[in-house]
Formats: sequence, structure tokens, C-alpha cells
Amino acid sequence: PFQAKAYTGKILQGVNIIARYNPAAGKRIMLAAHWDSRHVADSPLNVERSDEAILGADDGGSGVGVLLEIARQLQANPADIGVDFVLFDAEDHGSDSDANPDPESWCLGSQYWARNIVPPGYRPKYGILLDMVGAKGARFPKEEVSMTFAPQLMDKVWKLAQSLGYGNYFVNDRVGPVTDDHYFVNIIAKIPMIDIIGKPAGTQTGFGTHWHTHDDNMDVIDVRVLRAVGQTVLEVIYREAAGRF
Ligand code: AHN
Ligand code: ZN
Repeated sequence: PFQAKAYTGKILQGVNIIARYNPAAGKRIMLAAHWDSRHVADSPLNVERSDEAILGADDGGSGVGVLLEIARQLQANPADIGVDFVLFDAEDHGSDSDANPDPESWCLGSQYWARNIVPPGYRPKYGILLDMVGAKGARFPKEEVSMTFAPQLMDKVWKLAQSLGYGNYFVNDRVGPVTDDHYFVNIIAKIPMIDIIGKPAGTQTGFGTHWHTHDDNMDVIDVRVLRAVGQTVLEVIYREAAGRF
């Protein structure tokens, strides 16, 4: 649990949810997603109820869903490696107005986590963040913060996804930096973390048209996209466990 002050002045009562697989293992990787959803529907593309929280099936839910299934798979098919699941709260409560852009107002749960690492001295080899990994026709380009802090890991993960037949989603295009949880994990905790984040080409917001609208519900989710991401990350885990990633 943590408290954080939102850009509105409101004190948020947050909870980061942490689960460890093989807690005694020395070699570890970290998997993350955010489990909150946006408190308002403030995309310019949203048409009604802009002051109401969105469901966030893609923006939040999809990453959590993939991580829960990965955890279930690890129970059924054990891997000789430690995996830490971290679900961040208060990722999506930031200020999006052009008048008041404030990167630090986003990702409050990961900022807290990065400043209060548990257990102290925790050092995974690297982390993988999943954000908006469920929408139909998703495109996962190589995002700039990820490419700055962990370019070799990015290339390995994207090549692996492409070799599994998911090159339609994991494309080699580059896009600019996104202020997401991985940014704070990289700069504050200094753990290399990449972001698999859905960024379609040619939309007004740079994200899916459902992003921060009430259309971000189960209707936009495609199980094949979740499977592509989940199988790619599972393959990373099993290869890493076998020392061949
Ligand atoms: C900003 O728009 C500043 N960051 C995008 C991070 C985000 C929002 N991911 C999901 N929702
Ligand atoms: Zn969001």
C-alpha cells in the first residue's frame, strides 16, 4: 500500500500487487502491468461521460490478464527461474492537458515501487512491462525509452516474437518515448525494463482510438493478440531458465 498525491491534489490510496514465483531463485526476471484504469475518459475522441472512469479492458486489463495466465502456466509447467509479477496502481491518474503536461503525475505506483524496492537489494536481470496488449490489430513498435535503456533485450524479444509468427504485431518500426511505468523503473530503480505497448500508426492520440474512451471495453479485445504477447513472454521465461536466451 502507498499514498500519492494526484495532479488534482487528491491523495490516492494505492496498492501495488506483488507476487513471486520461485522466491528463492537467484536468477530472476520481473513482469509488470498496471491494474488501475483511467479515472476519466478525457481522450479528445471520447463522446460522452468524460468525467467517468473507463473500464480499461485494454488499457490496464489486458496486461494483467496476460500476466495472470503466465502465472497459471508457470504452475502447470515449472521453470527453473524466479519470476516477479508486479501490478502497479495509479499509473493512469496523470495530467493529460496541454496546458499542464506533467510526466511525473503519471505512474505513481511504479514511482513509489522504484523508490521503495522490496525486498531491499532486489535485482532482477531485467523487466518486461505490458501495456495495452489486447486490442484487435495491435501494433507493438520499438518504443524509445525501451530502446534507450535495453536495446539488446528489445531486439531479442522482437526477433523471438517474429520467429514465433507474431511479426504482424511485433514490428520493427520505431516510435518516440512513452511516459510509462518502465520509465520510472529504469531511471529510479535502474532496473532495465522494456515496454510492450500497443501504438497503432496514424491515430490522432498516438494510441488506439479506444484509448481513454468508454470504448475501451471487452469489444476491442482480441484473444489472438493476448496469446501472441503471452506466448512470447512465456518463451522468454523458459529460454532464460534454460540459459539459451
Ligand atoms: C502519457 O500519455 C503521458 N502516457 C501514456 C502512458 C499510458 C497511459 N499508458 C496507458 N495509459
Ligand atoms: Zn491509459
